[in-house]
This record gives sequence, C-alpha cells and structure tokens, in this order.
Amino acid sequence: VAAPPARFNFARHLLSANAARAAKTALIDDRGTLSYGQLDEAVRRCAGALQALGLRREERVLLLAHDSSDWVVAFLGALYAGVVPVAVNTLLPAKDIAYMLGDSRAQAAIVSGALVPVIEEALALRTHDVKHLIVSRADKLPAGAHDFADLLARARPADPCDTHAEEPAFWLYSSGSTGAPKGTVHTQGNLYWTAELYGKGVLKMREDDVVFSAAKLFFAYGLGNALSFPLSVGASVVLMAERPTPQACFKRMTEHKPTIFCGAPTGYGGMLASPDLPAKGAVALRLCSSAGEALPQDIGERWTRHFGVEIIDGIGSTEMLHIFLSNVPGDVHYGSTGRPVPGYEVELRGEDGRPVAENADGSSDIGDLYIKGPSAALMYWNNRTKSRDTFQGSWTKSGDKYLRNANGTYTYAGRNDDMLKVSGIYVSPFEVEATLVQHPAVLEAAVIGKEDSDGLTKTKAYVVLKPGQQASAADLQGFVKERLAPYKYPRFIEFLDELPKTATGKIQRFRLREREKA
Ligand code: 3SK
Repeated sequence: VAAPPARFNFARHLLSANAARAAKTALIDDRGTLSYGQLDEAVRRCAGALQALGLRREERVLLLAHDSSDWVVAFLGALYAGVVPVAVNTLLPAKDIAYMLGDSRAQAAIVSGALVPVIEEALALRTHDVKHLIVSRADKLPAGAHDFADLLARARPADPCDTHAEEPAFWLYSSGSTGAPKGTVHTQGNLYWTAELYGKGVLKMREDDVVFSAAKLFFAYGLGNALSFPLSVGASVVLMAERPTPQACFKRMTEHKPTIFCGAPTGYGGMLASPDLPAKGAVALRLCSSAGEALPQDIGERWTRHFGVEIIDGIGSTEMLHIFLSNVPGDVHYGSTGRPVPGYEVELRGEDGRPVAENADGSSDIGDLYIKGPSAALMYWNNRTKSRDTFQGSWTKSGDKYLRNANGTYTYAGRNDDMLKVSGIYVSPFEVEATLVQHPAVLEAAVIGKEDSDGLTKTKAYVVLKPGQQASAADLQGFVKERLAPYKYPRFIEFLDELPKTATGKIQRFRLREREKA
C-alpha cells in the first residue's frame, strides 16, 4: 500500500475519491439519506461554518453525538478545516465529559439534541474554553446555541486545509485501570492507513456494500467500520442513533439489508439468544466483523451455521486506531484472533522485555503483545509518562497477553493490567469499587470479571456491608448506574463478611477469581 503524500487531508481525500458518485447513497440514518454529492456539499459547508465561528487549525471541537449523518459531516467537516474533532462516548456521565472539555480545551462542542442536558451539566461543572454550542437535531435549542443544520445552510463551503499527513487530526479518549482517560492523538494519515490495510485489505469492502456497525462511531472500531472504510470505497452506510439492542439491529438488517455487519461478541451472543433472530433469507449479509473482546468459538460457529456467513474476529486498539491482528475471510479459525494484518508486525515479549522463545513447532509461550504499524497514535495528550510507556519507538504496547499457535495464528490469553472488557468496552474494576464504597451501607468492595454462559466477561462485585447496615444488590447496581456510564455497573453482586486480604491488607482479587472458578 502506497503511503499518503506528505500534504494530506483525509476528508478531502474521501470527497475526491467519491466525486464521480454524486447521486449514490452514502449515508442512511434514522431520518433519511444523504448522497455522496450532498455529503460533499455538507462537509465543505461544515468546515466553512467552523471557520466562520473563529475555529482555527489544530484547535479542538468536542463531538458528543449519537450516530447520524450529522456525526459524519461534523467529523469530516472539522478534518477538512484542519480543526481537530474530539469524539467522545455518548454514554459517559457529565463529570467525565467535563474532564475531556478541560483536558482538550475544546473551543466548541457539537452535540445531539438528546445530549444537551449532559453537556449543560458538564459545562457547569468546571472551567472550560467552549465558546460555541452547536446542536444537531434539537427539539428546543438552548439560549445562545447554534442549530447544526441552520449553521450549515448559512455557511460558505470552505476550501480544504492543506494539512500534513502526520499532523494531529482527531482525538479519541482511551481509558486505563487507573487515572483519567487519555486523549489519544491521531493523524490525518492514520485514517487512510486503517482503511487501506483493514477495510480494503482484509474485509475487502467494496462499492456495492451496504455497511452497518452496531459499534458506534465514537469508538475507534465503529469509526473505521462505518466511516473511513466504507467511504473510502464508495459504499453505503446505515447509521443508527439508538442502543444496539438485538431488535434495533434486526430492524436495520431486515429493512436496509446491509451486506456487512460489524459488532462485538456480546451483541452476537444477544442476537443468537433472541427469539426474533431473523431467518437467513430475511437478511443480505455476506460478511460480519467482530472486535472488542475475544469472540467465543461457539458464538462464531452458531452464527455461521444460522446465516451461512463468517464472522471475521480481530483485535485492535484505540492507540492503533483499528484492527492489527485478525482472521481473514475464507480462513477463519474460531477461538483464535488470526494472524497479523499485512502492514503490521506483532511481537510477544516476556517479562525481560525480549521476544518469547519459539518452540520447534512454531508455537510460543504467552507474552505481552506489542504492535508495529503505520496507524499508531502520536501520543496521549498531557501525559508524557503514559505516552512513553505505551508508544515505545516504532512499537506500541497493547496491554494484552497472547500466545502464538503452531499454525501462526494467535490466541488471546488475558490482559496484563486489571482492566476488564465488558461488551467490548473497557471497565476499570477500581473505578467501580471506588463508586460502590461511596454508598452509605458499603464498607468495602472488590470487582472482578466473571464469565457468563457464553464465555463473555461481565463484572462481579464482592461487597462487605457496614455492621448493622442493609442494601440489596439492586440498590447497589442502581447506585453505580447513577454515577458511572451505565455499562460499568456490576451485573453480579455477592455479599461477604470479609474480603480475602494479604497480611498488609491488600485485597487478593486472585482468590476471588479462584472462588469464581471453583
Ligand atoms: O477492541 C478492539 O479490538 C478494537 C478494534 C478496533 C478498533 C479499536 C478497538 C479497541
């Protein structure tokens, strides 16, 4: 794959790649469709509108919005203008959004109408630099805010900013087991590399595809699936604002007949368990993709039996922008994550930092996964220590443990920190514990991962109540849901008289994990 030229603007690259497809449908969302011609006009107007508001190259704009064509226009419009969109998770509570506004020093925020209460709460929580609130699809516009559609209608289409392929283009926030979320700074060129290497190279996405991703655009996985990959080949994209419940996904699969569906293992498991699972003949799938957590073999096999299509399981990261280790169509090994994506190298390193030994049959021991490839982020914003730990020269540390099988495929062997992946999203057990102990009845708590019957990880909290205090599991689950993003609440709660601890008082989570397995 040829490298992008030194002066490269990804939004301009997409618009010119699709210049001859003006009449073709680019985006289908809950309100209607946008053709490639309309997308071109809207992106250039959005860039003009941001510039007219005074946003300058490299300044940040927060993007807190449900999936829709406005999300795509806002993201590409900012890139086109050289303004840096900071795409954030719509499930986060106001305190997390307030942190991201402060950390990024965003000068403007583009927000879905339904999320106005969250941004208003976030803006009131701490000092920020936001000078313009732009609302997409508002029923009622807050005082002083701009309506996204009106702003674009009044704007003059801009010329593209002559950005460098390697200049900061957009951010995504990545979470760790401790500390604040980290603003992961990606370049214009990184979107190109992932679209070429994975979208075209592995998934073989093509112009006649209709692509639907249950993973939202604010996740690196969804951003590739539903924006940079399909628009790089002139395909059509189905966007859905609501939560990806089985019913919501089935509705899009049967109405819009996507040929490619992208989801996470929990979603596949939920759909297979649903009584409403459509028949093979009611959908038009040719390929499915999975990431977020390792796909259990049984889920992959049952899906293929039912629909007659493969699920291409891979692993990526926010830091590498998309998938770097993957199965490929026609060569799927369920239960493994496949081989390195051409264009990337992976290395398994032992505790001494050196590559793990290779056995005579080509297999290896478990090691820490490192990746080398052209789509690595530049750094974590404002965090030199964690940047240095993760981005080590041309190698990026993933935080996952893997082993290599004799046939060259790789198999997931857990994390090397305490993070849990629940429904494909990272959850820090420490954050859930710290929230549980704020409940007046809770003395202490320890959170671990517990596999459900599909082999998927869910959070389980062990809780010790204060003497004489009462609280039910439902009380505690509700308490966590009110304070953290809803997916972080513990699905299981068990009450104990005391937690297992070391002589120095440290909680022994491994004992709780053993107890779970027993
Ligand atoms: O979780 C993953 O495997 C993943 C895949 C693509 C992009 C980003 C991520 C975190």
